[in-house]
Amino acid sequence: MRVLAKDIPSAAREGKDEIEASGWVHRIRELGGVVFVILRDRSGMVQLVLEEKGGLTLESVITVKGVPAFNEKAPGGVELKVKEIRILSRAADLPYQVNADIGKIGLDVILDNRVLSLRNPKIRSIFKVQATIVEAFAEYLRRADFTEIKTSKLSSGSTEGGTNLFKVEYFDRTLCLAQSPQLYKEAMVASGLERVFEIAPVYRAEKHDTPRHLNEYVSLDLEMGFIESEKDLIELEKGLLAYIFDEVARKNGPDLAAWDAAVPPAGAVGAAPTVAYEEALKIANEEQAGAKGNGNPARIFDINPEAERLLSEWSLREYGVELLFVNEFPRRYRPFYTYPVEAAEGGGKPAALTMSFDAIFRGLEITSGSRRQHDYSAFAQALPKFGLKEENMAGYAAVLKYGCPPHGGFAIGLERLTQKILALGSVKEASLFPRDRRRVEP
Ligand code: AMO
Repeated sequence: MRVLAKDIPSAAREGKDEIEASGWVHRIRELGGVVFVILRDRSGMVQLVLEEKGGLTLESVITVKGVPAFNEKAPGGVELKVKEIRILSRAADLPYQVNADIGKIGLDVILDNRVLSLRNPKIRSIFKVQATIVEAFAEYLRRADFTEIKTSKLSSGSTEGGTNLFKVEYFDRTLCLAQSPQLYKEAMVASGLERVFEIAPVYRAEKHDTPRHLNEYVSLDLEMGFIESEKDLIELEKGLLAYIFDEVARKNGPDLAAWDAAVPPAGAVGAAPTVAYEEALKIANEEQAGAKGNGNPARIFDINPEAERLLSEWSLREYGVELLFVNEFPRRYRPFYTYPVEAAEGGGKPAALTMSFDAIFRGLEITSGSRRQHDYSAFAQALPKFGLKEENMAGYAAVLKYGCPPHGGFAIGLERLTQKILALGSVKEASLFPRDRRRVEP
């Protein structure tokens, strides 16, 4: 029976005389006629003691039978004295030093050799944290009576506006890859499900190569009916993020430790402030002006990456958490489907504001959301202002035309949330097989 590396100390304590272990050869060291091998499996590592190296190579997959024994010089204090070894798959010469400290390996080497770099437990731990995020997102929403949906990623047009669409040949037509499930999640609210979520890849043909952009990422989407404003959604997101952080803390202690990372403590998320867009700009400019040694900084005119960083610092200092929500974005920054503030508040606010928000966590936008326009005639009237024509928006019109409740939702970028929890330098590190402008392999 196979024993995992993490369970070998207890096998030694129980005095087992022979056990079997399997995994990859992480390290080989020959010393005074003895061969020490570090065996790695999904649970951890254990030292093996062999009489000879034979044909063993780094990263080969082996199965051994041996006797567990205490040895205070062995990593973890236990080793396996091998009596029998079988090479299940012999690894060829490696293209780079797979067992090296990842701090010494460049991101391109890590991504070019992805199938091998994932052998590194620290790199793999990113995806254990990511799995917990996905699980917690779904679990929290299921408990709140949301239904999980899966929608098509082939679409006939843009959902988010803009030109960042990937074209796809589809028989004798051209379609595009979905930028978001926006239309479909709204359709499913109107279908009567009322509360839905989707976890799926989306595609953005953005040409820039930055530490925050992927051309394919996983969107954690939700949409719900019968809301008043984006503030209902912000409250929902606070509960959701607090749950995700707690679950990551509970399940991924060693993974967080590997990255020297921590999630915001329980309770901190509830304290995250919400500031209106104009106020957020003011705060960002004040923070910038107040920063020591900053000379005469350029004025910040929109919530750009620098503003996101400054706002997070402000939020940490003033509210004890590096998370904040910015709402009431001016119309020009938001897609056509976003609900205007004045429609709900009888003209008390400037007409150009929307019931929209972003969440900024540790200096990066991780979420966008809004209440949506659910009134068909208002939608039809507004379309020309966005350069859109109703005949090209038949799907959207059909969602609103036949009885659609006031509704709204948001989407969290999975890789960005993972990146910020672990303080990774680039969002690409949080994608198993990232797609960027140059990279389409592996
Ligand atoms: P938006 O386009 O702002 O909104 O995207 C939502 C969230 O997705 C993430 N994100 C990205 N992550 C990595 N690479 C990218 N290129 C990228 N672009 C976006 C961010 C962002 O906050 N339909 C709306 C959501 C809604 O209103 O429900 C939408 O897609 O974390």
